[in-house]
Amino acid sequence: MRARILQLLRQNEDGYLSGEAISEKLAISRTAVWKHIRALKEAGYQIEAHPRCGYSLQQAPDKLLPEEIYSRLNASTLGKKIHYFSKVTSTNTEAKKLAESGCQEGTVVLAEEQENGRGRISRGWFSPPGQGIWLSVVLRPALSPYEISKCTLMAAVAVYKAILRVTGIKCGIKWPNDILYQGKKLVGILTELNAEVDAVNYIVIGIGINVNIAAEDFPSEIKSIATSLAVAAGESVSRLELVCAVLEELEKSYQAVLQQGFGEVLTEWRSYSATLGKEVSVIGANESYVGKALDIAEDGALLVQVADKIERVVAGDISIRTI
Ligand code: BTX
Repeated sequence: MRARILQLLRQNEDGYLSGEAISEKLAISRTAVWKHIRALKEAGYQIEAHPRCGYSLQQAPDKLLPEEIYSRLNASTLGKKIHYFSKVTSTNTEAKKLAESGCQEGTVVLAEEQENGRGRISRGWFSPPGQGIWLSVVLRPALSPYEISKCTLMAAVAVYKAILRVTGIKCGIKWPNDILYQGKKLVGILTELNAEVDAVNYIVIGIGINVNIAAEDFPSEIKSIATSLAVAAGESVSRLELVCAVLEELEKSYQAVLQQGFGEVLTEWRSYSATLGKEVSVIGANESYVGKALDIAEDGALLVQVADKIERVVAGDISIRTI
C-alpha cells in the first residue's frame, strides 16, 4: 500500500494530492492514509502536509526501501517479497533462515549494512552502510546439485548486464565469482546450496556490489584490490536503479536457464570474461601451477592449458590470479 501511495505522490510531484483523493483511489480510509504517510515519514521520506491541499513528496531517502523497489521493479518472481534490514549480520545467513522456513522462490534479503558479510571459504566482505548493494536471493531450481556452480556464472552475467545498463560501464568477469573494473574487485558473488544427493532444496545467491564507496574509505587491506562504481564513473550511482536492474536481469537469465539450460549464459559469460585468454596462476590446496585460461567447459569448470595438458579447474577449490 505504501508503494502505491508513493506512486500517487510521485505522479503529482509538482503539486499536492489530498488525503481524500488518495483514500478514494486506493479504497482505504482517510485514517489509513494518514497512518501510512506517518510511517513513510518515519522511514525518512520528506512529505509536506498542507491542511487544505494535502500531501506533497519533497524527497525520498537514499535507502533501498522495499516500497521504492516494488514501485519500480519489472519482474514477476524475483523481489516480489523483500526482507529489508538497516543492519544485519549477513544477508546470506538471513536468506538461508527464510529458505529453511519455506519462503517463496525469489524472496530477497537486502541490507544497508552487514556486520559480518561473508565471502567464500570463511573470508569476509566489507559492507559499509548505505554505500553498496548487499543482497541475497532464494531460488529453488529444479536442477541437479552438480549444475549449481553455474548459477554463480549466471548471476555474474546478470550483474554485468545490470551495471552496463545503469551506468554504461563495461566490467570484466573473473572466473568464477568476481566482477572487476580495471583489474579491481567491484562485485563479489557467493552461492550457497542446500541439497539432497540428487535434488536441490534451495540455493541462496548473495551479491555484494560496491556502489558509492569512496576509494579512501576501503580498509587498508583491500584498498589496492577493491573499487566501486562511483570511483569508476566519477559520480555517485543510483543504488535503487541498480538493484532493480540486477533483479530484472537475474530473473531473465534464470528463466532462460530453466527453459533452455545454461548454453546462453555460458556464451555471454565468455564474451564478458576478464579471465579467458590470460595467463593465470591456480593455487589449490595440494598443488599450484601457471597456465593459460582457454575456456569454460559446459559444466562451468575453467580449462587451463599447462604445457601440453589441459587442466580442469573446478569452482570452490582454488584461488586464481590473473598474471
Ligand atoms: P571472495 O572470497 O571471492 O572474496 C572475499 C575477499 O575479497 C576478501 O578476502 C577480501 O580480500 C576482498 N574483499 C572484501 N570485501 C570487499 C569489497 N567490499 N570489495 C572488494 N573486495 C573485497 C566474494 O568472496 C563473495 C562476496 C559476497 C558478498 C555478498 S554481500 C551479500 C551476501 N551476504 C554475504 O554475507 N555475502 C554475500
